[in-house]
Amino acid sequence: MSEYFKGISKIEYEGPNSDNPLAFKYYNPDEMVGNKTMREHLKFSVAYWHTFVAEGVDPFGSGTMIRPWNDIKDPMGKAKARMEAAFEFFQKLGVDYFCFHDRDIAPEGETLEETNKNLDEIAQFAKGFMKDTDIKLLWGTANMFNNPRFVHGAATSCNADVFAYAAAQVKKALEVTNDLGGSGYTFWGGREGYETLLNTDMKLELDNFARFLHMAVDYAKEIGFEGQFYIEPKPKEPTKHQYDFDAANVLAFLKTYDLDEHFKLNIETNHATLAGHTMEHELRYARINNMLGSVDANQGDLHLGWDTDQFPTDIYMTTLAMYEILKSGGFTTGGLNFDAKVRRPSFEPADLFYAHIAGMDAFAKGLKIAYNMIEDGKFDKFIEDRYGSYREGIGADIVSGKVGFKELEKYALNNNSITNTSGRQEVLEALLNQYIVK
Ligand code: XLS
Ligand code: NI
Ligand code: NI
Repeated sequence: MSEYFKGISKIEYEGPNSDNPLAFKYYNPDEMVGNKTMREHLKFSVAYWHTFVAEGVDPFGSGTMIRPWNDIKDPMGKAKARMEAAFEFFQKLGVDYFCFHDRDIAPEGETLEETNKNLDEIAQFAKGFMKDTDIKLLWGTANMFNNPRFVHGAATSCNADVFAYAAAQVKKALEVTNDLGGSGYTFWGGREGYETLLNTDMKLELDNFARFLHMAVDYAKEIGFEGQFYIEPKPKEPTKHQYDFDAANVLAFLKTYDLDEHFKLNIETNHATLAGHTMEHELRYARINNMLGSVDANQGDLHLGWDTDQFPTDIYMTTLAMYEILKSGGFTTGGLNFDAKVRRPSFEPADLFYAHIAGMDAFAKGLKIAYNMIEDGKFDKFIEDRYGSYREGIGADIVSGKVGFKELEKYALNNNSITNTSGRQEVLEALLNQYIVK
């Protein structure tokens, strides 16, 4: 077996004063934060597509990435070399999970049958590595957006033959995910959306999408797949309007079609910002509705309007994201999947390590800061006090449902002195800074 990342050995924790770019500064896997280790809290996962498949193509130029495993011509040979490189990377980096699309790990054949055969063969190959290394599949998914057959979408295509093909593809992807012991299965919208309403039957497309998801739930039950299903919201790109717009929209869709008990959300930072939200907004919305499942950890560039999928290095974001994750009770089936890609000019294999280390350190630091914020309880206390009026008097009557408009009118008519207090935003922002920089 070839070694792809020569000269790089297992990445170790060296602490905040280290100037070794191939060492962790904050991520110390076995360090306890509360009653769990950092490793158990953070559950890092590598995204197969960005890290081992993508070649750095952009609309203005061809690939730049030096990826020796991708130079092999025979498609199955390439898939195997890629898998070897992937497991060498996972082990050296010290991550416990990975995620893939069916087409990331195995090439399409001439027919669906041949494609499925390829996938089976590579899945068995992966299984061997997984057994030897104890590295696990966080979630699997199906790529139903690359091939031109999905030009009008997959489950929301206007073409029933495409719906059928997509069903067959997800059926297979579920079997493979199940066989590899995956703890989840993700539906990201791919091309499920529209370009113009002038040619779109939105009602039929949404009904079909729900039918498709019900079929997936039924089939999972049939094969005994007990992993968690996720939907990953994204507002736009590749279609002008993606149906899984944001957390609130997805929850409404799931409830409308009686699917909410079978799904949780996989929240991605850059998708949140594309939807005009912060990451913490999306996580909070998912959390309070008991829908927070997993996270695609990346970040966008706020000056650009597309999904740049950069590695997450913004400590404010990782702190506030970890705050929501800890408040939700932490990950169960989910984890932090680096759905992130190195920039096109960062084309050397070593950049893959630097980038993941940067992301892991940023989340490790965010975890510790958020843990302290929660432990000290200052933010909780502020919020508790701010809403104190609902714990007594008329507020308590409102919350307990004792009063309606008539009683409230009577109260308001007799109450001529409404006093508000400051929201103290700047004080709280300064307090957050104290936690971050100390
Ligand atoms: C694309 C999505 C995609 C999903 C997996 O924007 O983030 O990478 O996570 O299909
Ligand atoms: Ni994603
Ligand atoms: Ni994305």
